[in-house]
Amino acid sequence: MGLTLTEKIIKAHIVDGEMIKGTEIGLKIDQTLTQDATGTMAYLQFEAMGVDRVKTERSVAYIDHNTLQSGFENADDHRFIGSIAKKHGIWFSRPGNGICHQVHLERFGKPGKTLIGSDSHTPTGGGIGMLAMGAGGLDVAVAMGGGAYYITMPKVVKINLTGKLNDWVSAKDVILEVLRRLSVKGGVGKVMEYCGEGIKSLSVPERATITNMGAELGATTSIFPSDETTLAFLKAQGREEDYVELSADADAVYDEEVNIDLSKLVPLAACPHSPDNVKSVEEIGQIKIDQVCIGSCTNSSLQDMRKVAHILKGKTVHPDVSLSIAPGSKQVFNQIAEEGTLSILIAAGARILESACGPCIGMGQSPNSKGVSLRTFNRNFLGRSGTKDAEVYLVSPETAAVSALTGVFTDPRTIGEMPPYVMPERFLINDNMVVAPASVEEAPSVEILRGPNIKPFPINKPLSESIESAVTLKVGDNITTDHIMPAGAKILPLRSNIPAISEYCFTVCDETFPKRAKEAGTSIIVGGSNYGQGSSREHAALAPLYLGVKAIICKSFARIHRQNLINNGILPLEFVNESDYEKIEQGDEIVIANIREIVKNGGKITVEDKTKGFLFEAKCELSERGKGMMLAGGLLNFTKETK
Ligand code: MIC
Ligand code: SF4
Repeated sequence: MGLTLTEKIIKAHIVDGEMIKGTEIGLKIDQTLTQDATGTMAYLQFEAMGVDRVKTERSVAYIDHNTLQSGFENADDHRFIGSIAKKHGIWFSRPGNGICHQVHLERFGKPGKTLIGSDSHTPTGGGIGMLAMGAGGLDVAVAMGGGAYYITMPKVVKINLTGKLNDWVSAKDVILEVLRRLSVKGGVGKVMEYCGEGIKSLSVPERATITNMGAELGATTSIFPSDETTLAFLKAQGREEDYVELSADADAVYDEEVNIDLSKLVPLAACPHSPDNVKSVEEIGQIKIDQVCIGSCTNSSLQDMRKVAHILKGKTVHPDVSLSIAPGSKQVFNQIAEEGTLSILIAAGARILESACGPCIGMGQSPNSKGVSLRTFNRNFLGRSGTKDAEVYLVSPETAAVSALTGVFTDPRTIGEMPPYVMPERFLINDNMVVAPASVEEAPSVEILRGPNIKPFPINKPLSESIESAVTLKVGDNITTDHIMPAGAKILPLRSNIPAISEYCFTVCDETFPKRAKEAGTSIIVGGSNYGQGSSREHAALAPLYLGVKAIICKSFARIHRQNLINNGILPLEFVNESDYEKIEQGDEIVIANIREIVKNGGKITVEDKTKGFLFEAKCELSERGKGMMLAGGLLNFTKETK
């Protein structure tokens, strides 16, 4: 029986377990990446592991999230990451060099390799045939130390693309269509593997737009084959030698199949406040808009910038609209500057931002009150833009640019012929903003530079015999990590300071939660389905841990967040009967008796709601390793125990 591309890469990297779907497997990781907002914690954890030098083929530390330096905190963190990278064999991409995923795709990613990153959009690397996955910072630290990365052996979904996109319909519309069909939960436990005739007409950056936003499906990752298009891209990056041809066997067996005829797609938009709330631009109608933001790791390639410039050329941004544009990398920025594309954008009135995440993570450009903002980004969760009552829509760069001119939601197909994109034979290659690590000989003398904002991270205690605690918070379905641990310009500088950042935990849902949790001492949180979707931020586990959260009981979890909870010794419980969710109320006193014994030796988990006087059943499926982590109070304790 033939193998899918996903299975081929897994087969070449499996170091623990067997390729049986639904079981836990350990993978050797070839490359890692971190970004600054999750990086400080990941490197503190790496330090705690006591490994001198990374054991991967390539590890890169990027600075791209916390680039608004309105206090000393972010700059201090950048310095810390730069110094620790130098000491331990990690390449350091300086602020200004671009967004981690865009730069990694351009300069470091390799087909057939495994990559994990402390950022949920690491699957961008699937655009060149990598098995690239988002992970918690601690998992990345372990992989840097040479440890395996554990996932559930995924199901593989064939996304069969046929036909060709019509003018002004783009890769963003493809992934929006997938989200429309499958929802933000549709990819959980699965890898989305793209194939079919239709992929031939998609460039590497277009493929990367699709794999990037595959994160919004909750998928383990998404991947394209490595073919002539990949080779041409790598050649233009001066990295021809990194090319290997890779695809699924002709007789590969997939678990599911989705067919998409590219020629039938139309411009789409994800409406507030979820990436799967997708409608066609036509259907949405000409609603008035206040802001347009173009950029982010989803849509900031040279191809995107050129299309936008073509639309804006010789025109002026509508008087009621603020348009910002952030090119994804220094390479893209430099190229558009040299060829004159940048000057077209400036002349039209675009506000040019540095190559970084920027508005995507609420680092500036928050919309006006009740503002309607069109963004080429990948997430439009409530409050993420920094304006709680803003209405954020996710669209293609084409829809964004046209609408910026008209001041209303506009279908880009109304503007005539689309010019072809001709990829440069050679991109502007200049890695002068990537600092090489110190040599083995020099490393011991490299001093680690720590600022006062960097506080030690909390470490859990071993799991107690029983958990007895109040439900200090009850939330609904699809709670994102942006609800649990919001980001934005004000809160992100506290990423290295768990006590301080905990003050904002869950404040999107309930401003009084941190105080209540602290007063209670220990807490249980009750949630709906897909709890913890979105980012990989470990802070969504670390802050609750600091606030005394012992267990989460919900209908289902998102993959990375569940792992982050286990890594930090917080018990992830699921209702056996979802209807029990309705019966529990915030404030109820809960007892989970004998839990240590049950985690260790198995058995039924019975939860008592003492306040309501009823019992219900919960489950917690853990691998042997997962059990070890839960009992020890997290991965770090577990690693120490098993050393
Ligand atoms: C995001 O897009 O939500 C982030 C910010 O990049 C996060 C990481 C973080 O919270 O630092 C992610 O996607 O993992
Ligand atoms: Fe940065 Fe936004 Fe991409 Fe996250 S989604 S890595 S914040 S650009």
